[in-house]
Amino acid sequence: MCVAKLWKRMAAVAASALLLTGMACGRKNVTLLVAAPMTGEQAQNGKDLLAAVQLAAQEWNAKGGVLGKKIVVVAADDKGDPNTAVKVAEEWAPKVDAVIGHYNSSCTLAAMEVYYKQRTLMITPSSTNPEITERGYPTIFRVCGRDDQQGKAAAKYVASHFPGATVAVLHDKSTYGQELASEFMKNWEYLTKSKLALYGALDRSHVDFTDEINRLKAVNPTLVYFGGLWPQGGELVKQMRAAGMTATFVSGDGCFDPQFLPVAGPAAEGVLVTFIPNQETLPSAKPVVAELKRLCGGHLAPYALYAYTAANVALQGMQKAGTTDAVEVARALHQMEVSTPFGMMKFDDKNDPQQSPYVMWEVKNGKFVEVPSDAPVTPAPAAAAAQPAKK
Ligand code: ABU
Repeated sequence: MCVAKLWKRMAAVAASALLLTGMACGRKNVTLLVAAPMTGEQAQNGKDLLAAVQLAAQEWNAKGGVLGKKIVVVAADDKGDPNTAVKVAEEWAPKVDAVIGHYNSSCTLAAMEVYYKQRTLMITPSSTNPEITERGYPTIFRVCGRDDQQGKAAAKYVASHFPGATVAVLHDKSTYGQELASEFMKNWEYLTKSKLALYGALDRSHVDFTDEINRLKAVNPTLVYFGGLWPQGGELVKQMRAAGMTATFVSGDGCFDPQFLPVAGPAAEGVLVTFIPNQETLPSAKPVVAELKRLCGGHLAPYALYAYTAANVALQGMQKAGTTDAVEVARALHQMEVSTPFGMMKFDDKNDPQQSPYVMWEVKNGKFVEVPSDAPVTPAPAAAAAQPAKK
């Protein structure tokens, strides 16, 4: 549905929304909900978002808050599960002024309808599935990039740096991983006029990927692209190397995570992942990055700066609109450039940021290092192949 139609639909529900607006404006504080996994294997990702939003709120409160009110941050654990995410949305949407979340695309897609119907502003800092903003809900925003952009960037890199490669793709069946894998496949096949040797999936509940690795080995790929998150990505590459596979391992932002490194161990060396250019060298981000690193255990969590940005987008939008009403804030956000650590951010007509560049990163000496666009390729280290997988 196009945005214009949705704005009309919003006008049609204006009467009931006025009541909600009145309720929101009558509140003592402005409340931001951080909705993300706070338990389970992705708990650290959720906690990093929470710390970043708390930092933004603290800075605003030190300057008097927003609309003359104190900003309060609350957190809800969606467990990375779409059904729980809907329950979180149903419970919290009527009580808060904006949602920063969800972390996972599956959760964001499941919950966003609830926020939209409740006229609650929602800004995801990390959910990259294109469908989130393609649905055209006027009060649903994203501050990060999208998997169609990311999949294309990865495909271009692989096509140009690995000509003649035998490529296999696996995804983790998640809303995020499946779409990213599909975007990679579509673009790589178009660019190389070739067909993948294999397009398959793994089960996120498995810890032993022997079956998947046997399927990969049967097609003898020189490069494996994985659409999925760091817990499975790290385990997969570790078990691939242990099984003697030396194929270059390429993935996306879901594996651009410090937690990927200890899971993969020595097999992480040479892994390539797409993410945005180095956030730590952005002049406008330096003071915030230093503070976020302090709050997030000494490293910059991949989506912490985006969560901080999402909170600032919500608060600057409220300030400009003179209200917390989501429709008015959304309108304001389209009439302004928002000051963020990434620079001035402007939203397109789908509520995505106008700029979302992706570059390739490589694990070198146990660290993610941004790959210069003209750098030669480092082959995947065969040395790691000798290491047996620990289960
Ligand atoms: N973008 C990677 C992590 C979150 C998600 O989109 O599911």
